[in-house]
Amino acid sequence: MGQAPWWKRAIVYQIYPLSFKDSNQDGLGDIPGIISRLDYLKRLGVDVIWLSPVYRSPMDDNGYDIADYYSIDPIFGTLDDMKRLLNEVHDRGMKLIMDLVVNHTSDEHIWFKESKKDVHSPYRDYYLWRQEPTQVDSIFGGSAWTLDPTTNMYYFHLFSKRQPDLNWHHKPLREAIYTMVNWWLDLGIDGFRMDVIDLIGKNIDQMKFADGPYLHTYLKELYERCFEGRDIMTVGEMPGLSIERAKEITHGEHPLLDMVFQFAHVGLDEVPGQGKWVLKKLDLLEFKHTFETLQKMMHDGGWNSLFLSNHDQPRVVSRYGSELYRKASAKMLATILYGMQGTPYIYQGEEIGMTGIQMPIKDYRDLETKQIYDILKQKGWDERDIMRSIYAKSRDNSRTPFQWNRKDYAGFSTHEPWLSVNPNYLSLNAEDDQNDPEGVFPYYQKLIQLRKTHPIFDEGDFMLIFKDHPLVFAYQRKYQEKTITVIGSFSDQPITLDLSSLNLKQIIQTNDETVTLSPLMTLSPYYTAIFS
Ligand code: TEU
Repeated sequence: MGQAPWWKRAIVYQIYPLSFKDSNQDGLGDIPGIISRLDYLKRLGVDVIWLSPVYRSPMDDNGYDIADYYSIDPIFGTLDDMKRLLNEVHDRGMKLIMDLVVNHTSDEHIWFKESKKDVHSPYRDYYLWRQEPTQVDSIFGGSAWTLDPTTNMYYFHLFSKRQPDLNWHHKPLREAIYTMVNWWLDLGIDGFRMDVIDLIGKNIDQMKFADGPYLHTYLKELYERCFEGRDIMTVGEMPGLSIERAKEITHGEHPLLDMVFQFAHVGLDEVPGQGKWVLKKLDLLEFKHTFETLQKMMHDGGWNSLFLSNHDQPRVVSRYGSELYRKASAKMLATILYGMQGTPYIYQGEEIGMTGIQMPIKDYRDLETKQIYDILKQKGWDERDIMRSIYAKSRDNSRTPFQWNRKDYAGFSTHEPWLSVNPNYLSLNAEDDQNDPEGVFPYYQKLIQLRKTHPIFDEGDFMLIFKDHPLVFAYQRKYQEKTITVIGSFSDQPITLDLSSLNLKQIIQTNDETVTLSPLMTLSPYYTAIFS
């Protein structure tokens, strides 16, 4: 067996640039701001930084609407800043991957501006135009078709109307994408997180979108033209892909992608088929079962990406843990997640246990939130129910500025930020947390080091224990002669567990030292431990 590729051993940290650190005091995070915090990430134990989009963009969807793939948006800095970031990251022995958003562009991309001019434009087929719209909803709500008055035809967009979908069936478009991808890779970046890449093989006339009929063909071409032979990592965001298909794509001699973001486990607190705004209480049994399937399925071939949160998902403490038991539950969730097999992802602020926010509707900035507010109003939803869903699920929950210290605006900026700072920054910020022996950050550091020193985390198999316990998530990992046991309580009440049959030797990491190992153990609220 050869040595595992570096990305299987890496800890990845996602930066959402608008909200990470502002260096020029305009209220917007930027690249020099990121550079000023690289030592913080290094101290945490991060190996790879995934940077959400920093390309030129009108920021309708905070950069996921790209107007020019080859330049950096002035909000964030310049291409020289980007090169400096890359060097500084590499100098610290870390790597950097960028976001590749090629299912769609901004409506301000030159391709789209040319495309809409007339039906004979050489760029017409870069996008999807039809005379008549079909019955398709965009993911943000409303029709996926918008009429453009210039030629009186409709263009297709699975996200906002300012994010027209690219037509991957058109070879010149694919060639232009490959040129761009190679340009960035030649510049020295270490790979890509690929935005909704499961959508590029769609056939809109057959109404097939995610995991469409041409997905494999185009991924293969992309792999052969851009990725093959390069020492990079690729992770495909694939919300519409089954676990079986995720395995196929990341499996085999020459996997098309190194790993996939799969979303089954983050869709469990919504009513199936009703979309994310129709809330449902999380059933821990379902949650455990989903992870079990993923872990077992990917164990012999394929590879998991371990994440609970990102810039689209609510803050984990507020979602699966408890704000009352903030530190305990933040540590518990991290332990459960990063005790599994796969590549760990940390979303900025998760490592200090940042929480969600509740604001008046006028203070939200996310286009999806604003759009859904109007749509649910029109549907006759009660204002309180709408806001309850928005508090629970708005993407702005995880986009509030990073809480660095107790200074104004949490030390993110000296200028009023583009999105409100969570008012809890006086008691929740990176500076205090790092100096707190009970802090979440020191706990993450320790957990990361533990993971890096014990191959069992990377290699071990996975077996759920206390499988039917509705409030405890527990599993064992076995590798060669060794076994570790990971236990996490999802309860705000003490829970007594009979551990006598497990043959536990000692506690190697825990969020509560006062609980001692015994055959009949009473776990404190949101207790977690790893046992050898
Ligand atoms: O997200 C794709 C996606 O399908 C979802 O995560 C979606 O944004 C969310 O569920 C809506 O509630 C990616 C990006 O991560 C997201 O930020 C972008 O808005 C989207 O693609 C379009 O580029």
